[in-house]
Formats: sequence, C-alpha cells, structure tokens
Amino acid sequence: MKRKWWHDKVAYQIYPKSFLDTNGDGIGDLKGIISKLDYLKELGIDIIWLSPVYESPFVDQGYDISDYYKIAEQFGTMDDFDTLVAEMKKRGMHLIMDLVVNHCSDKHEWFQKALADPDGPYAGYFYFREGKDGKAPSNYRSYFGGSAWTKVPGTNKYYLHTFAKEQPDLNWENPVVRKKIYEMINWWFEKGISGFRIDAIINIKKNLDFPSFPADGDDGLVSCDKMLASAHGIGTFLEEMKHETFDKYDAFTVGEVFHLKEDELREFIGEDGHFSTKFDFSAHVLSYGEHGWYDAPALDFNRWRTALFDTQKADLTVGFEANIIENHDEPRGATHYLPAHARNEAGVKMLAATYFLLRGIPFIYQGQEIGMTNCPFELEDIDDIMTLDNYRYAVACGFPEEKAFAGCARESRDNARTPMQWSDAENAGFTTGKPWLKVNPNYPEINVARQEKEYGSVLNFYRRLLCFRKSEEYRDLLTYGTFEPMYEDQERIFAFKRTLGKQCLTVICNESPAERFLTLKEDYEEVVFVNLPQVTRIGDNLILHPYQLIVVETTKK
Ligand code: TEU
Ligand code: CA
Repeated sequence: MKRKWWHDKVAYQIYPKSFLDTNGDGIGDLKGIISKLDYLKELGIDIIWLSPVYESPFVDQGYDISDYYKIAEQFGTMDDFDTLVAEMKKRGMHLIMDLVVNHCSDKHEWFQKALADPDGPYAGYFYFREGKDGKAPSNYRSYFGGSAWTKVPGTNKYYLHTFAKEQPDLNWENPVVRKKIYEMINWWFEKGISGFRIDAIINIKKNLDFPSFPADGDDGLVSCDKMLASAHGIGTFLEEMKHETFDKYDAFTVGEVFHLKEDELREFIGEDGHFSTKFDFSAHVLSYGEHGWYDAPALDFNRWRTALFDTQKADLTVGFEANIIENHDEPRGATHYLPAHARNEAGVKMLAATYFLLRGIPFIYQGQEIGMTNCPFELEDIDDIMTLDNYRYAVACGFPEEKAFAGCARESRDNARTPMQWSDAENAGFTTGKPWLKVNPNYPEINVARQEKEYGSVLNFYRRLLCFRKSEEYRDLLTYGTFEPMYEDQERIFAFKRTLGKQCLTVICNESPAERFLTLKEDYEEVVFVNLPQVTRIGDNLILHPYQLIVVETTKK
C-alpha cells in the first residue's frame, strides 16, 4: 500500500458554535479555536475538521450556506480564519473544512436569482420540476420532515430539497454548477487548508425521473433515500471533482457516506478511490428506529461488536475507514454506547481504546476527550431542526408527548452540541454571556480544567492513548497492522489483535459489570497499556475487572 501523509494521523472535530466564545455573545468563534490550539496539540491532534463556518442563516446550524466565500460574522472574519490556518501550520497541524455541496441555503444568491426567474438559467442550478395534478412531482419525505418538494411561489413548479426547505439541492447534472463548486474548493485550498470532510455526498446523484414509490409512513410519503438508492452513476461526478480539485493538492478527504453498496468500497476508499477515507457509521445506524428516533432500539453489544468488526475485516485489503464514537449529529458516545453499568470513568476510557486501537483514522469529537455525556433536555431547550421534526412526527403517529420526547431527546443531535465544558466557572467557562444552547448541568464535575489536574482523568487517558498510538514502537503496527477479532465466543468481551510482521498487540476489553476469567490464546509478553492500574494474571490466565481494558504484547503460540 502506498503510504500517505494522513495514514497515521489523529483528527478532532470542532463544532465552532459550541467550542469557545471570546466576545461574550454566547456563540463560539474562530478566536476561541485559535486560543485552544495548544490544548489540541498537547492532546495529540494532527488534523482539525471544522464544521461549517461559512455565511449562513443557520437554519441547520451552518449546513445551509448562503456564501461559500465568506466567514459567518458570528464566527469572526476572514482575517481570523487566515490566522487560524497560519497558527495551525506553525504547530504542524492540518485544517480540513466542511464541504456542503449537495445543497446550499435558500438565501444563496443562486437560489434567490432562480426564484426571481423560475425559467431562467439559475433555475437550472437546482431541481425545478412541474407539479402533477396540483401536487408535488413525487412523494418524497425530506430528512427533516414533510415533503422534499416545496412550491416555487407564483408558479406550478416545485424545487427539491432532501433536507429542510431552506436547503435547496444543487443540480450536479449542470456543468456550470459543478465548475463553480470546483472553483470554490480550489479557492479554499489556495488558502492553505489540507482537505475536506464532505457532507451528505451520496445525495448529489438523483434519479432524474423522480418516480413516486409506495408510501412508508402514515403521511403518504416515502423517505427520499428510496429515490437516491435508485440513482446510478455518482462515481462520474466524484471522479471529476477529485481530478479537478483534491488530486492537485494531495488532499485528505473524508466522505460522509451512508448506504454504500458492498462492491463500492474499493471505488470509494481504495488506493485511487474517490476519497481518502469515509466515516464508519456501522455502529451509528444500529439505532435507527423503524419510524424515527422515538422507537430507536437500545444498543445491543453483540450487534455493535459485529458491526465494527465487519467494517474492519472488509477494509483490510482496501483502505482505511475513519473511526468515530460520536459527531455533531449523534448522541454522546459515553451515554449511547455504554450500558448503564459502565457509564463511569473506566467505561469511558475503555470505549475510547476499543475504537482508537482499531485500524483506521481516529476522529475525536469535541468534549469526547473529557467524557461529555448526553444532556437532560426539556422540549424548550431544543434547538435542532431534526430533533423537533422527529418529535412532531412521533406525536403525529399517536405517541404520548412525554414518551415521544424522551425517545427523541435520547437520540437528539443537541446532545453533542451543548457548549464545551472548559471549567467549573459559570457556563462551563464557554462564555461570559448567555450560551446559545443549554450547558450540560454536569459541568462542575466534567470539565477540562479539573481533568488537567487529575492524573487519572479521562482527558489524561486520551492523551496517553494518543501517545501510545503514535509511539515510535507501536505507530506502524497500529496504523498498518492487520486486524483479527479475538474471543468472539465470550459475551461482553470486545477483543482484537493487530499484527505487523512479528509484532502483535492484543486489545481486550471487559464490557460486563462482573469480573471475567480469560485464558489467553497466545503467548503473553507484557502488558503495554491499561485503563485501570491493577492487572491480575495467573499463568496464561487474565482476570479482567469490570470495564477493564488491557493491551498485551503477544506472540503466536
Ligand atoms: O448529515 C447528513 C445526514 O443527516 C445523514 O444522516 C443523511 O441521512 C444521509 O446524508 C443520507 O444519505 C449532514 C450533516 O452532518 C448534518 O449536520 C446536516 O444537517 C446535514 O448533512 C445537512 O447538511
Ligand atoms: Ca462569540
């Protein structure tokens, strides 16, 4: 495998609105990020993925862009951005931006011009289609609820939006649109960034017949996923984009890719794939409910383990996946992936190690490194468009309000978006003003300042974990080593082996609340990494304490 500069890197996602506010308006900003670069460097971060900072009406928190060439004034100025890039360069860090080009904001100049002249050239930047029998062209439900078609005022035409109506989908079939997108991408590269995380990218290829499908809900609509699944030929767009942009800059690109067909893996993340890597969402999708978030199933250990292991096995000869525990669209991993009995410091550390010693590029989401948890919300605390939609849908389906809300709150994207907990000062040290979103009330216990001081804190564990991953001794093994599941017959034991040449590490985690006795299948050299100080070994047997993680150097028996 050709070695690439990003293979052995560790990335960190910043959700700028909630990271750190420096001017008291309750909204995080670029200056806040700049002031924490040393903190991130010390944590062991090489790459920062910045969620959107472009000009936006913030209907979907910046994923609705009204000007791709401007920084949202809430976040600062283009000068601040340039300073950020320069300060990161100084520290040997790389910045990747969020590329949101499936759709733009309805306030974008292109869409405004399309509305003003629905038969003119700008309408061709979007999907404008005639209605049928006084109704929308087809029966798609958008991801944020309701029809994916909204009427163009004063006409019988509708425009397509797979997300909110304020996020019209861009017409990738139009070569002018593609050219403008590539120009914009290259403009950002010229500013010194190293790549992109690429939003909702599977959505760019539509089935241009826009057929209706049998409804999958009481609303008579069907998820727009159904139409997207019937579209073919996305690879042509992705190869063109890569050729016109990423290739020229040796970029690192991460696709937000859901629903990949099995035979497409190599095409997407193989050596000459469309992207450097893509996120592994196999664990996340386990909690998709049949009707939305309110009937999301509880996490099942065996299904979770199998999902992650299957990805690892499929990737081995193909490429690298980006491993995440959580992101800005998901509940907090410390709550979501751990059973109630393991929601403690040892459990959080164990969870981190299960992911970060896998093969792939680790991504940490802000606050994960201190074990931030889901937040107790009331309905009026919720800001997120998707949570509110799931709630309304659940109520419309006849679920009692309280139960519907409890289900949606558990899965809510706002869990990840509460302000970063820096200290036990008011508002967790995030702002001196009124925070734009509720601060998790557990900030006096869970915060950076406190964990800096405690040797055994989650934060210091993350630092040690990243040091271990990047140590001279194990870096190559943990980057390029093969993956092999271990002890799969053991309930609630998450274990795997990484091997490179003669070197072998076995990672063993005990997810159960009870002590476990494990007879090692390999010759045991030494324990090289742990989350609990005490390791009990009797001959070839290990006694695993609840939530214990042990990494042993082993040799084949
Ligand atoms: O998320 C995309 C998203 O919501 C997926 O779950 C979707 O189901 C998938 O694209 C289907 O193929 C991204 C962002 O991460 C999110 O914050 C935005 O709200 C969304 O795109 C719209 O930009
Ligand atoms: Ca601010």
